[in-house]
Formats: sequence, C-alpha cells, structure tokens
Amino acid sequence: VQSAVLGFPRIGKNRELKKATEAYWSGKISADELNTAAKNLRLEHWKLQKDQGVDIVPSNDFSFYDQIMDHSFTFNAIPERYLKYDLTPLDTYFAMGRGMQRPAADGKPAVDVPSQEMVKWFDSNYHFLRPEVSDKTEFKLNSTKAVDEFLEAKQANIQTRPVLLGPVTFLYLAKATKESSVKPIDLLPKLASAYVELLKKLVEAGAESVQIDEPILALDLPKEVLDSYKSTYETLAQAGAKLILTTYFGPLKQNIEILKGLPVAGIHIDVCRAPENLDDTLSILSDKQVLSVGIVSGRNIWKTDFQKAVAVIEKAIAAVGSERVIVASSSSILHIPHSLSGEDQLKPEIKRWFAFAVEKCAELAILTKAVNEGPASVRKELEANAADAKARAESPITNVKAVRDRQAAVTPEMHTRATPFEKRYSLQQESLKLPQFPTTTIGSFPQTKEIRVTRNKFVKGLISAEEYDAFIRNEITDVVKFQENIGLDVLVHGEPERNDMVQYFGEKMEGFVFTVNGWVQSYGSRCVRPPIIVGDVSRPGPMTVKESAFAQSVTSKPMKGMLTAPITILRWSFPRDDVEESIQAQQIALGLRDEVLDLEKAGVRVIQCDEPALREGLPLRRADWAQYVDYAVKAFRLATGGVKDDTQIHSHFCYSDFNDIFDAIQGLDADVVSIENSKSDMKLMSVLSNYKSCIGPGLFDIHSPRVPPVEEFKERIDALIKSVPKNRLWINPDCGLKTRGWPETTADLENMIVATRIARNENA
Ligand code: THG
Ligand code: ZN
Repeated sequence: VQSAVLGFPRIGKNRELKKATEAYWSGKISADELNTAAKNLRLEHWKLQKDQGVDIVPSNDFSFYDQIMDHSFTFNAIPERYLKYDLTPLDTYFAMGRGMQRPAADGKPAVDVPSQEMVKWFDSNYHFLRPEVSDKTEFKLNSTKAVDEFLEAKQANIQTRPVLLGPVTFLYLAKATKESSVKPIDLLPKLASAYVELLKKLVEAGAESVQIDEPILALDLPKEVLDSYKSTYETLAQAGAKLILTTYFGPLKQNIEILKGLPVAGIHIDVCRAPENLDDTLSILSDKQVLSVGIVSGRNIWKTDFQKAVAVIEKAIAAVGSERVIVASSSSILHIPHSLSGEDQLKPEIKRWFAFAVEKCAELAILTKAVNEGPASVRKELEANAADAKARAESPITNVKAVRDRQAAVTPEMHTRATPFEKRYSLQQESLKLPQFPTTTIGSFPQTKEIRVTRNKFVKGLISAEEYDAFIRNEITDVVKFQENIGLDVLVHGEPERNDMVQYFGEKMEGFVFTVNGWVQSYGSRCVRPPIIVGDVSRPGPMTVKESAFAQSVTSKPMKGMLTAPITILRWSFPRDDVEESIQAQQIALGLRDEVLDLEKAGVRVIQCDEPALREGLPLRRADWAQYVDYAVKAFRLATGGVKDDTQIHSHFCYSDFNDIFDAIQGLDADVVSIENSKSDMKLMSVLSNYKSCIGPGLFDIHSPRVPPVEEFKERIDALIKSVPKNRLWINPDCGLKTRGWPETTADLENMIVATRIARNENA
C-alpha cells in the first residue's frame, strides 16, 4: 500500500508566493526572480511531503494563479482579446487571471482587458477562472509546464505524479465565448488529441503514472457528458500513460456506471464525503485496476480518526489486495492551511484536534504504515490519535448544555414575523418616514489606510481602548455627516471597526478559534484566514450594538445595523465535523437573534443581515438542495424573526444569477433585499417582477472606478420601474464601498441621489 497526496497548498508557509507574485505585478521584482521564488517553493513543498513520509507526491499542482487557468493556457484556449497586445506569455497568463490596465508607454500601446470570469470551485472556498472556448479555439500544446515541473522534481531526485485536470471536466466547466455558438463539450475530440500529446511527453520524461482529475463526476451530469467519457479516455489511452482517474467532493452515485471498463490504471474516490463510494467502486473495478482511497480530508482541518480510517482501508485491501490500494487525501489539500507550527496561541487542548496540510501528510504516512506493517508498528501514534479524539468528544466546549437546551426550546413561531410583509411594511414606512424610492448603501464605506493602521495598532496594543474608541466614534460621526449632507435616507455607520465580515463576529462569539497564519488561497494571490468552529456557538454579549447605537445617536435619520447572517458565518469558517451543519447554523442564528433584539432595543429600527454565501452553499447534487435551503432559510428567519412589526429587516446578495436561489431568498421574508444588478441584465429584471418584498437592484458597479453620469442612473431607474412596483423599489449601489476611494464614492452617490430625486418628481 502506498500513500498519496492529490495536491498541496502552493501559497507557502508565509504566503511567499502571494508576496512574490504581487511584487512582480507592481514591478518590484523581475519575471526571473518570480520564477526563482516559485521554483524554491515547489522544491520545498515536495521535500516537505516526502519528509512526512508520503510515497506519491504531486507535481503540476503548483500554479501562479489558478490550476484550471493553467490548463486553458497549456492547451491554447486563450481568448483573442489577450493576444493582441504582444504581452509576454507570463503577462498574457496574468492578464487572463486578473485583467490588465496599463497606459501607453515606451512606444507600447495602452492595454485594457478584463480578466476571465471567476467561478467557485465546486462547494469549496476556492475560485477558478472559467475556461472560454469557441469554434476558433485551436487546442495544441502551448506550454510544457506539466513536463517541466515533473523534470524539475526529478532533477532533485523526487519522483512525482503529475496532476492534470481531465478533459471532460475542463470542457464541462468551460463556456463558449460571446461570439461563438459552439457547445464546449462538443470540442472534446479535438481537446483529447492535445491531451494525448502532453501525456506522451510525460511518459517520455519518465512519469510512472499521471493523476487525472474528473471532479464533475460528483455532480448531476447530462447523459451526453457521461457518454463522452468512454471515447475520450479511449483516445487518452493511446498515450500509454498509466492514468489514475481522480474523483472527489461527493458520492458518484449512478455516474459510477461510466467508470466501468474505462481504460485507466486506477480510480480515486472520496470516502470522507461519501463512504458509500467504496462499495460502489469495488463493484465496478476491474481486477487490475488500482483503488485510491481518499480517507484523509482535503477539505477540513480536523485530525483523521485513525481507527475508523484503518477499518476502511483494510476493507479495500481485503477486496482488491494490498498491491492495488493507495491511501490518499480525499482531494487536493489546497483547501487547508499550510501547517500548525507557529500556531502557539491555540490552547494545546484544542490544537491537538487539528491537522493542517503538513500534518495531513504525516497522517497519510502513519495510516499506510499501520496497514503495511500492522498496528503495532505505529502503536504510539494510534494511541495518541485515539486519545485526541476522546478528549475532543468529551470536551465541555463541544457540548454546552445551555446552548443545547436553547436549541431544544426553539419553536416554529420563532421563525416567523408576527405580521405579513404588506402590513408590516406600511407600518415601517410610517415610522421611518421614508420617501418614495428610499436611498441607502450596503454597509461599508471606504476603509482608508488610516483606519487599517489604527485598527492594527489597537490589536497590537500600541494604543489604548479609549483612544481607539474615540477614533472609531470620530470615523462614524464623519461618515454619518457625509451621508446626511449628500442626502441618503437610510444611513450606515460605515464599519471602520471591522476586519473580515466573518472573523469580526467569530471573535465575539464563543465556540470559535483563530489562527495567526492559517491562510488558504481564495483566488489568485488572495487568501483568507477562516475562523474554526470548535464547539457549541453562543453570543456572550453585544457585538455591534455600541457602534450602531452611537451612530444612531448622532443623526435623526434611520441608522441601519449591519450583521453577517448564519450561513455566511458557517461557510466562510471551517465548520465542525462532529455536529450537523444545520445545528451549527441554528446556534449562530440564536446568537444573532439576541444581537438583533439588542439592536432594536438600542433604537436601531433597520437591521441588515447579509447572506452572500447562501447561494454558494447549495449542495452539489440537486436532490440535496431542499434540505439545505430548509435549514439555511430557517436560520435566517430565526435570527431576524423576533423583531417588532415596524423594525425593518434588510439583506444583501452579491451575485446576479438568482434563478437557482430565488425561492430561498423570497423565503427569508426580509423586508428589503439589495442585489447586484449593475449589468442590468434583462433575465434578472423578469425575476425581479416576481419578487414579493422590496428590492434594491444595485445601480452602480462598485468594482469599477468609472462614475456613471446622472442620465445613466436615471435610465436604470426608469427601466427598473417597469419591472418593480413603484412603492417597492429601493435605490443603492450593488455592494459595500469598503474597497473604493472617497472621490469616486462621493461622485457615484451624488449622481445616484440626483437621479433618484428626478425620478421622484416624475413619479409622485
Ligand atoms: N471572508 C472569508 N471568506 C470569504 C470571504 C470573506 N470567502 C469568500 C469570499 N469572501 C472570498 N473573497 C475574498 C476577497 C478578498 C480577499 C480574499 C478573499 C483578500 N484577502 C487579503 C489578501 O489576500 O491580500 C487578505 C486580507 C487580510 O489581510 O485579512 O483581499 O470575505 N472568511
Ligand atoms: Zn455585496
């Protein structure tokens, strides 16, 4: 039995890759220096995995930006718009990932090209750049990155297993360019030939096997896609490479059928997410194929339960023999932080529950030894693991009676506002005295350098709590005056006291812990440091009341309290694996419910609860959607349902494709919902006309520095009035203003308000 890792975090222990890439972008280091930094990291990561005892380590899992985009680049699926500037290959690549705006200089023309579309990678927190193809796409080998990195490792005496994204998954995730009517999946035969070419080169270079990822097999797939596997993999087989076809993130269910008889040397399954994959795969495996058992989770930070894992591996061995079993990470471990070392602020009694990427590698080696040489060979490790699991299960923080009692006492009425929308909305408008087409913003105002520096000084203890409070009060007062002067109707406090919208709340609740260096790549060079939910969650005291009540005290206009809703707090953290997510969501919701009621008590009559992760939480399989939507919607309603009729509940969503989640958003029973709409897409407009409560479709794109003129705002409002009833339309930007500067924020809001006033006059 051998151990294998399917992909390792590339960003580096101290985010070296992020820093080097950003230094290259800002011209501080050269392309050569960037390449050297990358090469050092790759070598370091291979050695690290080997040192932990992993037998099969991956290569070509490295990427400067995104491993999916690497395949677009490798197979020459580069849209023409990136090719007309005569950029170097590296800059063409980065332009695809992040766009490029550059004025003309040194005789070179100006560059202005947006990035490719960014999409979430399945149900993870990673984002990839969606491949774009057209009938003009000529698939060919445009880069030998996969071969180069294999040889690079070989030169360092490390035999690696190259990782490729499978061609079916690549095209299934791709979209056709705007001008093209091609169906991406129809291009499979052409793409497969380019894969054959690459595979042949890998074989020539000495690759003993190649990992080929087909994660879409965890999705509901159209028949034509499933049917394409056979012919595609028969083509790939011509290269003579030993292919290990890897699936992950869920149960294969009926998709298992197409794997039967596929000409591949082995199949990898995720048995963390879907234990049933083991029996299903055993039933179709040929008597020569290898079975790679993904038993160490690549998606969470919890230690593997060795006792259970050994039993699963033994079962696989009993079925196919030890020569044909690989013990592997369930997926790439890109999704978890680099290592636990340095996390000395974690209490030892909690730290012992965790395994980050480096520690997961060690786990793989131990499990493999346990089945190869018998449990006695790793007795100490198995005992320690069992003791850690026991300590966790028995820890008082994982089962807090007060929290559980409160959950048991939740009644259906607690999820429901006392009065239906129509009636309570008119009460709200009366008490809030809002004009037609009320104007508001989404919550945050520009986070200036001064704000960030002062917050950091406070965190580091360089300024006192009094000094910091005074600074925050000042910021709030300024931002409130600004909003009054400019003529907004529902104001916000601007959130100068907040860092990450999840971390801020996690830090104020029981049941969360935080890392100092637990960075996980989110997209490109950007990383997040997700909080970890370790125990039952509760809210010991007010989290936002001080700032919101102060803000309300300096204005007679309504002030909007700003909260992050339960599913977003849950999904942007590492959740527990010992308690259902629905239970964790409900615990967070109960904490937020207290916050909402405390805000109301403090005189805040408008409360916004943001749920941007609601849609991305949708399970991979449609059959599982209803159960998810049920607990997600209940959690929101539990958090917000306790308020009086004339307290107005808002929510905000940062995506424009609502079709999948429209009913769920409606089900939240919020009074006002603001959404992204700056692209004024007509499909969305027709959805809006069905929406039963108030809606604020974003009137300008906060991601763009461009300031739309008054006429353009007015045109958008006019168009919206055609779909949304006039008494239900709100006017706002499409997202928070945190990342914008003050000059364009001012100009945008001024124009938005002038246009709103004109519309009011015309529609009075
Ligand atoms: N918080 C958390 N998770 C998230 C988001 C979040 N996951 C999904 C989504 N938002 C991802 N979006 C981003 C946007 C910006 C950045 C990262 C993810 C970002 N990060 C800084 C960087 O890498 O330079 C680090 C910020 C910091 O220093 O804290 O810009 O909002 N939990
Ligand atoms: Zn938003």
